[in-house]
Amino acid sequence: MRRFAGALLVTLGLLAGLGYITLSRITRSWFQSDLALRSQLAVASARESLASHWTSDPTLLNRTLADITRDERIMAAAACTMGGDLRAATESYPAEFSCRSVLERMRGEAPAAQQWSMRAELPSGPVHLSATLVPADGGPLGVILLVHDLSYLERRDVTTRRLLLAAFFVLSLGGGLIALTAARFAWRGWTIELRRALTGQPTPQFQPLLRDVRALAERLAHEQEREGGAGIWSPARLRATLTQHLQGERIVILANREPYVHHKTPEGVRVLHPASGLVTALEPVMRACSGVWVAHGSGSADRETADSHDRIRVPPGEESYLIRRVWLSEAEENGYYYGLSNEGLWPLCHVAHMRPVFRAGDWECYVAVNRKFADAVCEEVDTDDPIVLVQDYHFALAPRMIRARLPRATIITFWHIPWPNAERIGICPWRDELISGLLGSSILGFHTQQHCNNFIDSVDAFMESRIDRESNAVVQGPRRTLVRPYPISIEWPVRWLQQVPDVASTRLQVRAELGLPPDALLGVGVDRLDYTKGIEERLSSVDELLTRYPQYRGRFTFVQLAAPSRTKIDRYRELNERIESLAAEINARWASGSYRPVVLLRSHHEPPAVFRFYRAADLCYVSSLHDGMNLVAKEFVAARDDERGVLVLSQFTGAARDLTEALIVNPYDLRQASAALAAALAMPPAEQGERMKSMRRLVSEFNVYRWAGRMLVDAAELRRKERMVGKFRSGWSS
Ligand code: ADQ
Repeated sequence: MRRFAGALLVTLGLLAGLGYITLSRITRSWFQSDLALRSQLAVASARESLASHWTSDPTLLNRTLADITRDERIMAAAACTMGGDLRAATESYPAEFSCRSVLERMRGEAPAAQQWSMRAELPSGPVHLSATLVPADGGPLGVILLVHDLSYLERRDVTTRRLLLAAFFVLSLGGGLIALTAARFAWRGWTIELRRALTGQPTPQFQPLLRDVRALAERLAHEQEREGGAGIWSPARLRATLTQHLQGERIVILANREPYVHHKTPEGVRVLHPASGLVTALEPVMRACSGVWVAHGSGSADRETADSHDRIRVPPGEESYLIRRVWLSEAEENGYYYGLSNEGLWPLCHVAHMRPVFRAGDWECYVAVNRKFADAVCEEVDTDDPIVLVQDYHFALAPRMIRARLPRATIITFWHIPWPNAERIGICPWRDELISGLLGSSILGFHTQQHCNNFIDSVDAFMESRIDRESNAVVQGPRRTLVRPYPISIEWPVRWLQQVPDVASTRLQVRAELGLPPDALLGVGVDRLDYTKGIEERLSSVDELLTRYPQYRGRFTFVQLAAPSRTKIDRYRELNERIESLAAEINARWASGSYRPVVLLRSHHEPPAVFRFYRAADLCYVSSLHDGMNLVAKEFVAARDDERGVLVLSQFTGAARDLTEALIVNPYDLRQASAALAAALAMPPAEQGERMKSMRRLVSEFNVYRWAGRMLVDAAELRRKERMVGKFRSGWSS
C-alpha cells in the first residue's frame, strides 16, 4: 500500500513539473506577442502626433514619446530615423539600445517586417524591446523603439510556480488519501466499510468477512438453480424429494447417540432428549423420512422399553420411525466412546490445545464396535442397495465395513466436527485406517469447504488414490467418494417453540425466576460442558465487560446453561471444576447485595427450557474455540420471532460463515469480546431488528431439511449414474 502511494506521489510530482514548464513557455510566448501588439497599438495611436512632430520640434516629439510611456509597463521610448540616428528619447531610455544597433538587428532578422522585437537583460532586470516603423505616405518616417519592463513577468512566474507547488501539494495529498482509501476499501471489503460508514458502527472487527458473504450468495444461487427454486425446504418437501428421487425408499441412520433415551427415575420411566447437535439436526429429518435409526442404547430403561429385536417405535405418541438399539459393554463403551472417540479423535480434530490420547486398546475396541454397528445396519436394511447415513467421528470405519457387505449401498457419511489439516491428522497412529474407512462412503460430507479441502489434502498425503479436483472426488479403483460441504442447520420452525410463551412474558418470567428486576440485562450461553466451547473464555469476557464498562455492574447477568458431558473423562471433570471456581471468583469480585453477574446452571435442560432462555435474553454468546457448525447460534436466532436480541459469535465456528450479521469475535481476545458484549447491550432496537431479520431469513431457508435434502438429491444422482453404468456393463458382458 505504501509503495502504491509513493508511486502515485512521484507521478503527480512529474506531472506538476511538466505542467509548470509547459505553462510557463506558453504564457511567455503569449505575453511576447501581447507586448508586440501593444507596441504596435501604441505607435499606431500616436501616429499622427509622431508624424506631425517628426521633423519639427524635438521637444514635442519627446512629449509624444512621454505620452506613450504613460502605459505603466512601457519603461522608455525612442524615435530613430531610418538611417539609425536618434531623433528623440525619453529620459529613462537605456543607452544599451542605440538606434543603429537595433536597426541593424532588425534588418538582419526581419528585413521586410513592420515590427521586430527581442528580449534582453539590463542591469535593472529583463526587458522587452520592440522596434515599430512609423508609416507615412512616402515610406516609413522612422522607427519607434519601446522598452517594456519584464520584471513583473518574473514576479508573476514566481507566483505561478508557488501556485503550482501548492496545487501539487494539495493534489498529492488528495491523491494519496484517495489511493489509501481505495486500497483500504479494496482490501478490507468495500461493502463492510461502506456499511460501517453508513450505519456508523463502531466495531469493524465484529463484521463478517466479505468472502463468506459472497460464498453464501453463490451457494444460494447454485442450489436454487439445481433444485429449480422450489421455495423453502420443509418436512413435506423432504418427503417429496425422497419419493421423487429415491422412490420413497426408507433410510437407515447410524449414529452413536439415540434421539430418545429412556431413563429409570423414582417416578417411573422418563424419556429424555439428549443435548446433542447431531440429534437436534437429524431427528426432524427422520420424522420427515421414516426409516431406522441405529444407535447405542445408553439409557437405564432402554432395554426394558425395546422389543425383542431391540427396536422401539418413536417419537412417543407420534410413532413414525424405529430406533434400533445396540448394546455395549462398559469396556466397549470405555474404549470406543470415551477412549478413542473422545480422548483421541475429538481433541485431534478440534484446535483447542488439548493433546489427543491414543491407546492401542481403545483402537481395538473402536474397530470391534464399528463392526458391531455396521452389522446392525446390515440387519436393518431391506434391499441390497439401501441408503445409509453414517454419522460422525464415532464411525469412521463403518462405511467400508458396510460397503464390504453391501457393495451397492449408497453410503452418505457426515462428519459433524472439523477435519484438521493433514499435518495434524498425521499424528494419529491409525490415520490411514480412518481415512480408508471413510472412503468406503459414496458421499462424504463436512460442514465447510475448508474441512473438505483438509480431508482431500490428507488423502493426498497418506493414501494411494487419484484425486479428481474438478468434481471434488477421491477415486480408488472403480469406486469414487464425493467430498462435499453440507452446512448443517436446525428445523424451521422449531417445534419446541410452541411450548414456550411469547418473548415479552418469557422475559418477565425468567427474570423473576432468577430473582432479577424486570429491566435487568440478560446474556445467555448454552452448551455441553466441553473444553472446545470456550466457556472459560466466555465467563472471563463477562468479567472484562464489568471491568471496562462499569455501567453494566449490577445490571448485567450472564446465565450459563451447561449440560454435563463425558464426565467419565478426567479433563471434562477438571473443566467442570475450573468453570465453577471461575464463576465463583467473578461473582465474588462484582457481587453487591443480591446481585451476582454469573448464574451457572449445570444440568441438562429439556429443549423447551433451553428455548425459554433464548427468548428471555438480550444477547447470546457462543464462544467456541473450534466448532464444526454450532447449532446453539441458529437456535437463538430461531427463538427470536420478536426480531430482537444480539448474537455474539466466535469466528471459529462453522456458523460464523452463515450468520454474518452476528457480532463476530475472536473468543481468545477478551478485550474484543467484552467490547462486542458492550456493543450488543447498547445496540439500538432498529439495528438489532435488521440483523436478526436477516439471520432469521437465512436460517429459515438453510434449514435442516435442506441439509438432508441436498445430500439425498446428490445420493439419488449418484445412484442414477451407477445404475446406468451397471446397465451398460451388463449389456457389454451379455
Ligand atoms: P455439539 O458439539 O453437541 O454438536 P451444538 O451444535 O452446539 O454442539 O449443539 C448442541 C445442542 O445441544 C443444541 O441443540 C443445544 O440446544 C443442546 N444443548 C446444549 N446445552 C444444553 C443444555 N445445557 N441442556 C440441554 N440441551 C443443551 C456437534 C458439533 C457441532 C455441530 C453439531 C451438528 O460439535 O459443531 O453443529 O454436531 O452437526
